[in-house]
Amino acid sequence: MNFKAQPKGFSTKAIHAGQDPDQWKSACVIPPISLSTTFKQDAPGEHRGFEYSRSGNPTRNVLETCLASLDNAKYGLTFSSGLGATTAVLTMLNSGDHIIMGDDVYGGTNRLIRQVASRLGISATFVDATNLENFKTALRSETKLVWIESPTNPLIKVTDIKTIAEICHKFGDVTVAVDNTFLTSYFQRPLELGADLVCYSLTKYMNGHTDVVMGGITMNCEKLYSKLKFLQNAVGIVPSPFDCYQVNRSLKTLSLRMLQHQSNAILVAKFLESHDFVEKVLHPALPSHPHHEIALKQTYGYSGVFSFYIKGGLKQATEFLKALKIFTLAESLGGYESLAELPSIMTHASVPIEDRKSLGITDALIRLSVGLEDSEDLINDLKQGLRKAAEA
Ligand code: P1T
Repeated sequence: MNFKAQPKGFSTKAIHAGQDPDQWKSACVIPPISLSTTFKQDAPGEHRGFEYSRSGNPTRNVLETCLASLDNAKYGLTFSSGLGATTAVLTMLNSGDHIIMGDDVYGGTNRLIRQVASRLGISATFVDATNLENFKTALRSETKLVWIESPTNPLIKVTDIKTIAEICHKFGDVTVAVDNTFLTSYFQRPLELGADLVCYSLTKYMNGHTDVVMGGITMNCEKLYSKLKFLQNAVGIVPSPFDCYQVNRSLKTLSLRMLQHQSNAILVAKFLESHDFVEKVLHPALPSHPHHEIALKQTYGYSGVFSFYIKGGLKQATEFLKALKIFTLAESLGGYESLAELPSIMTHASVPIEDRKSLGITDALIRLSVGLEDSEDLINDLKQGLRKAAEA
């Protein structure tokens, strides 16, 4: 497997960018959690960089600087959740604008577009962005935003980000946003591929410890930054200083965690691919994946989240998931602990059933988030789960 070579310096940035002790009076090495909601002004309107904690907070600043640096971006912003970040992007649009959305995205993102954006007069076309010809035909003069996940949730489709960005920018004033939650800044940096916005559910790998809900956006364009910074405050979708402290701390070990997620997940995926009771494994590092070549070309590696089809249907999938002892049956992904879930009933239940059917989100599709436990223990757990499913 030959993913793109990771340039040096990522971990140094994760540990030092935005963290300079000299920015604090005490010169503390670890950034403090700044809980004050308001800041003293020297004269009305004369402040020292902070007025009110929704519009700016020292702990949040530290995290936003660090996040931006990991994507080699000029600017970073954080939000109260991943969907909060998506909401900020949506509120840049006006009634009458049109969005092109990847057809396979997180169920909550799908619901936000179908059930909220549509009420505000924003229309959307859902397309398989891995099919470039289909994608091109969806562009119209009202298209202002393209939102793709690569890889997608939960079918793990990989989109050629560079080509999509080129098509959109040639077409007109279209903002290209890539949800980079599954790969993180460590394994994929969409700004380098021509995207305008990189969006995250920081709840997942970037925090990595399953104890914070938060979103983030990085970008290079000053105009987009000013709009989103305004909306972060005006709409009020901000994270707490304590949560910012936690995510900032987690970024220090991001590269180490991602490398271990990667190696554990590849071992697990290979095991599943060789198992009689598994129909098909969807993991971009496997040569059997239809987008294997593009994954190798545009990413620096692969994380711990992937999906597979078990043989049988709902009964077998349910028996398998109930039998697992180390993998926990739960939504979400990207933490140090391994999780397993059934998208059709859990994370993607809000996607209309006919769409789920045509996409392939069946009751036999299981999504795994491979954690940092010992790989032998994970494989043994899956083995006994598959045995129970086969007996069901
Ligand atoms: O949960 P929140 O922090 O609001 O993030 C939403 C979100 C955005 N983008 C992607 C790719 C996601 O996977 C998510 C959240 N996803 C899950 C909770 C899940 O289990 O898939």
